Amino acid sequence: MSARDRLRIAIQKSGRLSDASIDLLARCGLKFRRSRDKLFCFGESLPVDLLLVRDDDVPGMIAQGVCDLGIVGRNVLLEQALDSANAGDGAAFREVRALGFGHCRLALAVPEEFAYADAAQLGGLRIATSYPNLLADWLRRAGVQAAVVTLSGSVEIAPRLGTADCICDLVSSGATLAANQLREAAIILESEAVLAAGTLSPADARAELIDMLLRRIDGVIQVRVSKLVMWQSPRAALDAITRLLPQGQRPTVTSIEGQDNQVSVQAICNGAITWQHLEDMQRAGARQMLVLPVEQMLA
Ligand code: PRT
Ligand code: ZN
Repeated sequence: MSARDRLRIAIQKSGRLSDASIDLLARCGLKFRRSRDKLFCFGESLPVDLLLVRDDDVPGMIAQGVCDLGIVGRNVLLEQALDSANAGDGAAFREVRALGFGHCRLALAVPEEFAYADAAQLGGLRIATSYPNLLADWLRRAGVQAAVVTLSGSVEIAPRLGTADCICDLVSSGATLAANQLREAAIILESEAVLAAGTLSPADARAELIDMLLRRIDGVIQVRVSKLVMWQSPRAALDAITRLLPQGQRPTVTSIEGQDNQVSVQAICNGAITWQHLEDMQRAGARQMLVLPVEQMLA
């Protein structure tokens, strides 16, 4: 098997997305000969290898064909896609799945004393950011002319240093903004970790590996939000009880031997089941309710 019969996935070497990326791939059944200090991990269970890189390098490595897939923040992927577009190139990578971790938002933040009401107030101001393309795109769509000051780090201190009037940066808890007397004013992009792939699918064995991996990833994502709910109830109450639950697959209904009109039900639900759900179900006639986590799922 030649080297490129093996699939390559680029993930962040060390940072916010590293552990969750490794965990996702492990849940997909991928095992690697671990050498996390090195750049390359050999896949032992499938012909799928890992490249451990800086998150900013992931889109470029896909574009160059060095790797086939990558896990990276949507913020990084879209920033670089806009960069390629501005340079007159079509982006050679695209988001294929949102992965449900690494959630954050790219937000405009202003000094606490700035009474922000709408984007028009930003006209003529200087906005510091590490995401100049995403910010410029947002300003253009808002019809605002402001100066974009590109910084590679420590964006949040720019207003205090006097190098900018406000900032556009990633926010998750908001603690960093608060510590710097800044306030979130507008969301420019909702972000999370995504699986990125090239715009062209490989025309060899890798295409099948990518399909298989996507099916497994879908299963893993589905499982995270899925619960198996089981209960017993009168058959006549079945519809009313099912309507109380988060959307899911059609329930499996079994009659209970020796108990006329009583059924035992199991239903996969896509969403959290709260005490409130269970109490409502009980009032609608359900008893012996059980909520179980789902371990694996293949549609
Ligand atoms: O070394 P390398 O280049 O690979 O890593 P990096 O330092 O560029 O990236 P890293 O590990 O910091 O972030 C990787 C990705 O995690 C980002 O591209 C986002 O998609 C995602 N992510 C999720 C975040 C955050 N949450 C986050 N809070 N990235 C950065 N932050 C920073 C933010 O910039 C700010 O400084 O955390 C601070 C704000 O956090 P709060 O909780 O105080 O609001
Ligand atoms: Zn980075």
